[in-house]
Amino acid sequence: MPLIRHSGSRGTRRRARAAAPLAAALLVAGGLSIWSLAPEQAHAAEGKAAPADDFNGDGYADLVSGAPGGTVSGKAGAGYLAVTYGSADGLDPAERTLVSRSTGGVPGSAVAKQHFGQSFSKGDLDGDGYSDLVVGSAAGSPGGVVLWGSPSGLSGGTALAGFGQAPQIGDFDGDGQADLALFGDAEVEGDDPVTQQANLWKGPLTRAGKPAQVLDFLDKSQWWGYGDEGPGCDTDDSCVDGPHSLGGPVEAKAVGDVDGDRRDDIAVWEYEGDGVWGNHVLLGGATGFKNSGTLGEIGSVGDDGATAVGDVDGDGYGDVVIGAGEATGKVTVVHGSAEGPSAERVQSFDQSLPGFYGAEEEGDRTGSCVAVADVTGDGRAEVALGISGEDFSGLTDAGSAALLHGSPSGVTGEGSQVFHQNSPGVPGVAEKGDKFGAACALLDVNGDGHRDLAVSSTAENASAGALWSLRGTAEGVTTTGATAFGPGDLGAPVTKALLGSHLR
Ligand SMILES: [Ca+2]
Ligand SMILES: [Ca+2]
Ligand SMILES: [Ca+2]
Ligand SMILES: [Ca+2]
Repeated sequence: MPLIRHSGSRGTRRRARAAAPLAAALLVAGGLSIWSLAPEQAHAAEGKAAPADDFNGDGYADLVSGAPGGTVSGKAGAGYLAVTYGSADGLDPAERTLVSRSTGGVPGSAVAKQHFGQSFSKGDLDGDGYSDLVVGSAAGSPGGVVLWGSPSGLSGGTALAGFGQAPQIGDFDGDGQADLALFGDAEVEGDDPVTQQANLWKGPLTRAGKPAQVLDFLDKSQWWGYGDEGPGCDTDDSCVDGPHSLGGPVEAKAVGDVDGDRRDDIAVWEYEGDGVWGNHVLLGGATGFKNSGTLGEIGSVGDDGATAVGDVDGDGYGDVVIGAGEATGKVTVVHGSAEGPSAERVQSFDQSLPGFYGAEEEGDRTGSCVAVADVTGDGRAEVALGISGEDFSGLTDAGSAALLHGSPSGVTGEGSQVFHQNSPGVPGVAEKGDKFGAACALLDVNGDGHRDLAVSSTAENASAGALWSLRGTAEGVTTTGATAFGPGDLGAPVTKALLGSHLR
């Protein structure tokens, strides 16, 4: 589903930074953040899930699965999402909430090809102790929607007019309250980056959709304009990247703390002009985001891999893990540091990594999905990778998924595991073109302290899509007790639903 529409050309851009006397303020702000979890701790939860993963406050993580191809109210591709609630026995397709634009309380109405649910992000936006979900749609949609957590799960809906492009939740200013980063539609005009509307809403958010404050999206030092003669963005209209925009377009991918300042950061895929895209990190701060340089050597056209952030080496800095795109064929790990993503510590690997299962072949798509979180409990994150183009038993693109461990030196192949639909204990039968491993997530759905692997195949059953849940253990993931379900099991629209296009 294309994020970007292309339109006509435009003149060359001249870059001029606004004066930015904010360095002193930034220095003072560093290290003042407070890590408050008090609202979540108010619940006597049974399980041990991360609060942001838990919509109904029972301590079991809840899995959100997008079905952006789903037909709703007769509109093909209107899209829906399914929330399945965790329990001591894991996920049960009977315990679910289905949400679309036709659901009571959700603003808007079903529109063909709107692809509601193609992106989403979670966190407690109103500070009531129940995690909430912000949902995005395709370009040209009326915008995003916030669904609210409660003891009975997600319900209601609040419109975010104009901001439907992969909205993200995180504590970007570090005050302990979740904030909302919002992105509007963007276009590429010729070779030049253009403004993309972006808003940084400071939490808490009211149920009417009013933030506590609207912050500048980018730190003022990062603003720039087309004119290079004028006094700058704050005093004339030459500014392109003002308080509520950024140089775009960008596609927000994942949230985590890359520079260890306890302010969340956003990994983005960003258009840099002249037909070149690159991976960057928007580093959170008290006065808006600062944009990192291009990550690693993966800033090239078409190399737009699945991305997640987590602390693979356990040094306190989140590491950015980017799955193979068209250009590299390799997974890239850009390690975090106090300065942000490190230019020195970049790991690049494929299935030839010692200990990693299988052989690297062209078209494997190692890292077709990426999820990064600590499964085993040793303080270093595991990395789940889809290998959706993996062939085995003569089945082209049947697909598989892998779990690799973190180590002090980065991702290791030692002790890695690989699963597919023909693995003992995994429900289903592998077929040509299933592309198992389209999306993945690591969430503790059975509340035992070990995150469990959720993985999807969107091509399963004529693109209805399906989900698998494999339990996490102190050693990794086990196929014992593995479960699977599709849209029909959820009582949801089946035809070309693409269930599992996005998992969180
Ligand atoms: Ca729950
Ligand atoms: Ca909430
Ligand atoms: Ca940070
Ligand atoms: Ca678990």
